[in-house]
Amino acid sequence: MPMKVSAKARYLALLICVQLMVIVLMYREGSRRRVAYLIGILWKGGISPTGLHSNASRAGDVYLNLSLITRPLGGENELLPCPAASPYLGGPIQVSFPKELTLEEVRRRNPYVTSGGKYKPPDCESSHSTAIIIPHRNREVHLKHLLYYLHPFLQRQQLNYGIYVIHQAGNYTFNRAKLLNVGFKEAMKEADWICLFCHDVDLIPEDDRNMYTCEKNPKHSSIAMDKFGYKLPYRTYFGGVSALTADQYMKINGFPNNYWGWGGEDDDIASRIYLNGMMIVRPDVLLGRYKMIKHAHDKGNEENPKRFNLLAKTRRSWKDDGMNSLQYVLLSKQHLPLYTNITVDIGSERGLRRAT
Ligand code: BGN
Repeated sequence: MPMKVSAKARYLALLICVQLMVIVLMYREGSRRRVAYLIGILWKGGISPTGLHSNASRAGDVYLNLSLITRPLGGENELLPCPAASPYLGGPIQVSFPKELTLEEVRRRNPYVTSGGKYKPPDCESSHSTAIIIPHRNREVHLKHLLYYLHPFLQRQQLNYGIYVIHQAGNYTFNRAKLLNVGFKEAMKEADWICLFCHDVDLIPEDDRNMYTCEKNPKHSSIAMDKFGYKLPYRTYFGGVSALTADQYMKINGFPNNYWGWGGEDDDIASRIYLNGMMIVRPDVLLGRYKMIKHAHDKGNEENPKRFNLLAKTRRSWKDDGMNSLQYVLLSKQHLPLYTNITVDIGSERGLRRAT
């Protein structure tokens, strides 16, 4: 009988060894998602030791836990620094786009957001401050959904933050990069933001551990978008959502002003980063997940046929085209309840048509 038990035990040990070896091999081959899933099973459904699971069934309501964030009795003066890792993070977020959502509802659910879409944690002193810059034209429905998710997402991360929507006036071809330059300039007039997040209006982050803070190098956050099968479309891709400190932004002379229409401007920005001796850093692929709000191709944002020629010249042009050559006419700046709305005339390829 004791022989039988030890044979069983040896067989079990062998089985575990084989399983562990398979896991190690898979991990080395980079199949981290499958490995995390396997480890999750071995852990009997508990939190996996990597702390990462992109399992949609675990995805939670982005507003869950938000009611736990309250102002402590005794006032703002005695606030302690926020902890290194926010206790309000919940991981994967469930994302859907209900038609009936209104901005009023978003406002109601975010009582700590102040005029202009600004926020500071009421319960601790955050060492982070991030401005979110959103280039925009005629995408009100997308903006409503983005605000619905972004506000609680950023509050869960315990950041000081502000949301700036940069609206291109008129019907001339859209210019995403120039609008981002305007956003940078206008946001920095209001506060010494440590970190600038350049954010497409149609991308919703799906995991709140994808921190909206800056790194020692420019960061590309939207590395796993549903439309690209949750992986990078190519190695130097820098579109969608990306983050730079104010210093990094100025070091590359900001973004190009002369990409009118769709495509190429993000590749130009990536080139500027490499040309200035920096590199692009990324979050874990399990965290940098985004859902894109489906939409038809925009009128006024047709493919830019000049982008190939422009990209070929970035090495020479970046020093003269960027923040040091930025020209625009500020038409209005409104501090709305959920965001700062900046409407701007950025002119056309032939320059600014109107003066102040
Ligand atoms: C690329 C575009 C990017 C765009 C991604 C993803 C160009 C330049 C070609 C030399 N780049 O092809 O701007 O973000 O696709 O859609 O078109």
